Amino acid sequence: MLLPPTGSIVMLTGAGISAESGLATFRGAGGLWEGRRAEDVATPEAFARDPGMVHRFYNQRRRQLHDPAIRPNAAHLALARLEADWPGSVLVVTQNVDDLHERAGSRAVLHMHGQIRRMRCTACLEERLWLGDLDTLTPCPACGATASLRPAIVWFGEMPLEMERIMAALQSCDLFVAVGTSGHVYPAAGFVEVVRDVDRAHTIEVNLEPSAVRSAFAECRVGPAGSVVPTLVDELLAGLR
Ligand code: BJW
Repeated sequence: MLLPPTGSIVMLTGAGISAESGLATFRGAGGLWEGRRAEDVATPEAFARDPGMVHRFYNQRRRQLHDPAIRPNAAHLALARLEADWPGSVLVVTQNVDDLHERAGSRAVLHMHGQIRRMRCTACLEERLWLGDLDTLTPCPACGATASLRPAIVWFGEMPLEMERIMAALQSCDLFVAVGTSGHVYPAAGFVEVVRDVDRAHTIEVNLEPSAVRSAFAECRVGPAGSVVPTLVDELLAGLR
């Protein structure tokens, strides 16, 4: 694929990019919410109703990231290689709360749904790295309040992070690629429509199966991210030669 070497690339990633690293996706068989409704876990109301249950859900997922078997896969590594070798700009906008893009070496990463390895105090608004478990008795290290700490992630009904920077990048990009996201959750599912208004921009979806918003993309590459993304990155970099 030929793109001007100064072209701007935005890669939107979802849970599917981390699936081959051993992290469960949200929807579908074996998904994180199987047997539970999203509203019972991933909303501020669920947290207010049963903070212990919500903490246990996220503690288990935070602990999983310490497992040495959970590593960036070929798709994460390919995106880091693209950022290093592409002369123009490459921005990863991820919906994922894991840190696999950073571990792969990507530097320009925006976590629009927050990060599970960070906590926020709802009393003093302190936010910081937090690698251990959280529960309702954990005191805030900054203000000492209890029952005030929560994972620094974005639940349904909350405003996603970095939206200004994301919208600016979408409105000026030459290539938008969505990898491993089902297209069910907004505003991310609507990003392709924003890019469609940019005349020159090309849009590609990479997924095991067409997503809910597949028809908005110019191109769809069906297959596992761990093989499709490295091939796409090879094509982009080959276009420079
Ligand atoms: C592979 C693969 C492999 C598997 N290779 N592919 C009605 C209409 C429109 C919007 C709304 C509405 N009612 C309410 C809303 C808004 C709401 C929303 O979208 N609700 C929908 C359910 C309808 N959105 C919000 O509330 C958001 N905030 C908001 O809108 O604020 C207002 C606003 C206004 C204006 C501008 C901006 C904002 C907040 C959404 C927060 C989402 N939070 C979660 C939880 C985060 C913490 C946590 O991790 O627990 O984020 S929900 C969950 O879904 C998580 C994910 O990031 C997100 C997206 O999921 P994702 O990544 O797509 O995963 P899956 O599992 O769905 O899909 C995986 C895909 O991978 C599948 O397609 C597989 O096929 C594929 N795959 N293996 C390639 N190897």
